[in-house]
Amino acid sequence: SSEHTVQNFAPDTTAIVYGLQNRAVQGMLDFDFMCKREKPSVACMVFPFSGNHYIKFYWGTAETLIPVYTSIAEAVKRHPTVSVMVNFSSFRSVYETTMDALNYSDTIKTLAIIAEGVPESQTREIIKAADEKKVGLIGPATVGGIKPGCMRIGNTGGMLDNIVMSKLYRPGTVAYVSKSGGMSNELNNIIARNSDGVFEGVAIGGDRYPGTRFIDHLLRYQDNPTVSMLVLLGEVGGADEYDVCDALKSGRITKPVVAWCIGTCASIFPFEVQFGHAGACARGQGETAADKNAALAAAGAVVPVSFDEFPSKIKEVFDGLLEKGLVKAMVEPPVPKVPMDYTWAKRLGLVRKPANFISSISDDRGDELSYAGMPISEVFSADIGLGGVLSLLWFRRRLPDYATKFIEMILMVTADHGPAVSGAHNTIVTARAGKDLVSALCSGLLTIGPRFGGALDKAAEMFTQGADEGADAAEYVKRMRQQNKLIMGIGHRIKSLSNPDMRVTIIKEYALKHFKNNKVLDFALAVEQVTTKKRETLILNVDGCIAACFVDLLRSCGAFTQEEADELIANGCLNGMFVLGRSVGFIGHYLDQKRLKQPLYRHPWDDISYQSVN
Ligand code: Q5B
Repeated sequence: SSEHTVQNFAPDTTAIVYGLQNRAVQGMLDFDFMCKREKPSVACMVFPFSGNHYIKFYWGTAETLIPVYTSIAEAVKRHPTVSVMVNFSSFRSVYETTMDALNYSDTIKTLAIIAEGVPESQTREIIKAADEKKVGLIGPATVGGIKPGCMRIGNTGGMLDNIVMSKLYRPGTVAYVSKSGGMSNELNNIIARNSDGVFEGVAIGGDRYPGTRFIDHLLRYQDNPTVSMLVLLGEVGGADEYDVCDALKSGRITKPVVAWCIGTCASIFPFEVQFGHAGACARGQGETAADKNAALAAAGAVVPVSFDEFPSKIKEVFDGLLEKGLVKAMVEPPVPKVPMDYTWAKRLGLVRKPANFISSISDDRGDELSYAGMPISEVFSADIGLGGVLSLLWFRRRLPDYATKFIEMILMVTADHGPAVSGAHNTIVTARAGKDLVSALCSGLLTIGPRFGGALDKAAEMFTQGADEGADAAEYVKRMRQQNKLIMGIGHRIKSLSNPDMRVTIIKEYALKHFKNNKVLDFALAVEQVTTKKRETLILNVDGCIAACFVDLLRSCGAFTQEEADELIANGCLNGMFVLGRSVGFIGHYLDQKRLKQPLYRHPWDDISYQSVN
């Protein structure tokens, strides 16, 4: 048996939680709040990997910050009054972290080890070191323990509705020990229903070598005048129950003990059965549940005939204490109100709130990401390509193959037009100023506007208006001239009738060949006939050609009504095409400049005409 049992928890006992166990910490704080503790029982957390910081938790309906330190040393230094550490390290690292915690035994008096699967040799070393340092251990392989009004270790007691049902928000007078954390929950419930409730309960853990044993806690409870009776829920395997028998026989324990060892069914099997816990296997006669139940009964414990009778035995003993006046009848305090987390309440269907955002193009919540309802696996199995993906995300429709191919053609022809164009130039200058990819890309993108690359939307509007009016091209050009308006999509700095733009030819020919209707393109080409007579650079440029063709496509592909098609154009999808396509080129220019290790660019003075302005 451990020489040093755990301390008696008080309403001001505080703990360090080792590990980023935010849910467990919130559970501890919620329990504290329900118990009307003045301050949270968690003083701080320790997590070695993310630097010192704070984590926000609820304290009732308000919020509070719990500090996180990178070492136990710092946690202890900053919180010298903590006396408990709840160690959530995994079985791989729990030995090191526990041994480290034992270096601070002047401060840490109780250590709860939650990890399962800790090697027995390591547990034994930990127990030896803890004994030397006079530190009480709970665990390993446990949820910990709970003391209503004072503190719960980690997740002991379960969810808040369970805490309420088992009346763990206020102390009773019945103290228990069990091996299993799950069964301790059962005990919380049984004791609440058959007595004045739990004073304290500890699950010592299911390993062969628990840090503290049944007897360590039962003696604490025996010596505490507030405790009226003791409950022991043992199990097959181990001999710890015999220490309790000895204490009963010697008179060290005088309070009534209701006891039961689980695993009596083991005798049905023709071989030894290993139950769920590492220690739950009888190694020899005395370790069977039946033997231990018989020994406990012989020593004076109240032992039921089966677990089914366990609750009624507890009630019988407790009622006897009441009758004898050894326990006072409890005046029940009001059940505390528990603020429920929004997510939980929503899952239970108790609350609703209007969403701040609506989204209708993609969903990543289910098993599989979907674009406009199409699972990503199908996007690939149907081989819809980038054009198909764009049509799903921009238009929420699957478009015919000739349309998605056209979208891809647009992205390809707009991808780049050399380093001299306005946007590429800005990207290059920005890259050479040492900026990052996103900044250089944005610098290029911000150059896109009515004169450079951003004429598509307006060109679509103008050519569509002219085509829908059935305007005569020459009249139209004249009218625009009179209104001093440039026709968007017409004109180029270097391309002309004698130096045609191959991109325009590619787009135009595809549209004329595949689209069911070319009304807007026909009008744009008629306008070009007029403007190029004035000046050979006033061609239908790449922006204008894409724009006119795309209106024809959306209107004639059968996926949209004319109103829908016009709304999509009005919403700016055409400039979006240029932005998307040209991003490919801008990123290329950025990477090129980096690859070429180009220095800071400074424009030469002789290329600037300096004028004095009066
Ligand atoms: N005039 C593009 O101007 C440019 C006229 C016009 C009627 C017009 C100009 C313009 C509309 C916007 C447009 C997209 C600024 C262009 C692109 C992507 C790019 C770029 C690249 C790439 C060129 C000379 C005479 C004047 C003007 C008249 C000009 N445009 N009349 N409608 N649209 N177009 N932008 O050559 O009588 O002498 O006073 O704003 O569609 O950005 O490769 O660089 O892929 O990166 O400087 O292809 O056309 O001509 O302004 O000196 O005008 O023509 O009124 O007449 P320019 P200006 P007048 S594609």
